[in-house]
Amino acid sequence: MRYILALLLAGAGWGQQAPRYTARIVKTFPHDPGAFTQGLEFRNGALYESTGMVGTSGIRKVALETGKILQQLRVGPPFFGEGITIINGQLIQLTWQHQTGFVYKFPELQFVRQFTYPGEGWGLTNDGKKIYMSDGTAQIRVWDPATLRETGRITVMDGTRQVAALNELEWVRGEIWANVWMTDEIVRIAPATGKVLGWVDLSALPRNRGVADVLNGIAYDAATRRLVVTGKYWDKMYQIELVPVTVPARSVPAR
Ligand SMILES: [Ca+2]
Repeated sequence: MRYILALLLAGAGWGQQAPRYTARIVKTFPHDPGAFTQGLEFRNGALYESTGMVGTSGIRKVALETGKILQQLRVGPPFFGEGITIINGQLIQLTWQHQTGFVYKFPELQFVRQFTYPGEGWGLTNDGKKIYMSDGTAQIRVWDPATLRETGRITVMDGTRQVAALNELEWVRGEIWANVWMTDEIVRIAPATGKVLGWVDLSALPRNRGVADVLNGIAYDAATRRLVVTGKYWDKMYQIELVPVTVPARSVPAR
C-alpha cells in the first residue's frame, strides 16, 4: 500500500525533484570585466547589455564575437541600472531602488520617457506579448508592454518551496529562465504557473576569481538557438548547451 501511495505521489509530481542540468561550453567570447552585468538580451544578432552600480550604469550594444562596444548610453547618478528588455521598438530599463524605469527608442537608444513602479527592480524579459519583471523575491510580475502596468504575478515554486532572489531573466523556448542571485544556478520556470521545470548548475564555468562577482546574465538568440551566459565583472561570456544530470532512481523503502 505504501509503495502504491509513493508511486501515486510521484505520478502527481509531489515530492518529485525538478530535473537538474549542468552545461557544456560550446564557445567562449570576451566580456568587459568592468561591466557589472544586470541585463542581457539578443536582438537582430547583436547583444544588448545593461550595467549597474551608481556611476557605471548604462546600456551598451556589444558585438558578441569581439566584445567590442558598438553603441553605448550612460545612466548617471543617482540611478543604479538593472534589467533590460526590448519589445515593440522600445528598450525598457529598470533601476534597482529608485522605483524608476526608463524607455528608449530602439534601436536608436534615444530616451523617450521614464515611469515608476513599486518596490525594487531586478530583471526583465518578454515573450513578444508580455513583459516579465523580477524584483528580488520569488515573484515575477507580468506587465502590459503598452502601459508598463502590472497585470498579474507568478510565484516561482519548486514543489512546495518558493524560489527567492530571482534576478536576470530570459525567455527561452516558451520558458522563463532566471539567475538566482548569489548562486551559480539558473532556474527554468513555467510561465503559466510558476512551477520550476529544472535547475541548471553553472558552478563549473571558469571565471577569474580575482575580479568576478556572481553569475548574472542570460541571453537566448532564437534565430541561431544560441544560449549565452556571463556574470558581473566576468571577463568571459560562454555559449552553453545543457547536459542532463542523471541520478540513480530513488529506492522505495522496504515495508
Ligand atoms: Ca536576459
